[in-house]
Amino acid sequence: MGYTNIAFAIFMNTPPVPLTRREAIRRAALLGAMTAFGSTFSVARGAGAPGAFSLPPLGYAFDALEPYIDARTMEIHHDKHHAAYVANLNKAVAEAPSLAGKSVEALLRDLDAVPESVRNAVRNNGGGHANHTLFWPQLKKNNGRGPAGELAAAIDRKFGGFAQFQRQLTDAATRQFGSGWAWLTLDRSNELAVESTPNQDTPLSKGRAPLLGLDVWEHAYYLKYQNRRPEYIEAFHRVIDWDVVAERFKQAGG
Ligand code: MN3
Repeated sequence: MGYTNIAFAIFMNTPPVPLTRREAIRRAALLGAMTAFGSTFSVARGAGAPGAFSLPPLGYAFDALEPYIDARTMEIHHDKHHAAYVANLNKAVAEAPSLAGKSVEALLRDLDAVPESVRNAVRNNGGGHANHTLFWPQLKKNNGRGPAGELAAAIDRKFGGFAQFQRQLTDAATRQFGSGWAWLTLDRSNELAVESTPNQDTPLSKGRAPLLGLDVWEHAYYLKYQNRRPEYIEAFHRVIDWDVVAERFKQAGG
């Protein structure tokens, strides 16, 4: 048996990565984000140079959300778009020594404190980094399962039911003109809200905690859905990991 055949045999005899391991990887990635998000919603810094931000791992396979979100879209969205936000944020921060050591949330919460020469770059690319760092771990095929426990009760109280909440999020995402996000947020008095932001603006800049973010930039859906944003939004509801959203709700004090 030649080397190639041995390698092939080994490959064939290697069972697929068990779900538990994949789940463990996903949970680890999630936990990293969660721990960092904690009470201050901080996005973890990378292990690179001091002051440098880095791209967090996706935490699951590109095709994990098929057929709702296609693998190619996930790959480009994570590896290219999110990576570009990180690279451009690092460039901007490097040009403003006063920003060294600050978390991306600290930057976004107080954009007035960011030197004007890099403020727009930090707003757009820092927002892009923070928003996408929230986006990846909250996605998992949910088979129609919605929230449970305290979050479910809070959604019922605020919106009059889960279906009503879904409708509001869909409306906010559909009506957002051009690029932007729709959100479920929690404010400082523990009030839930559905809102939207243009571009990569984040509710953090308005003092609110983002619990769930729906990316409606065309790069999030165009390959599969082209101009059919409503179909993508419909599909998005099928890939919300409500356990993650509930954990954020708890961490935010809800
Ligand atoms: Mn995006």
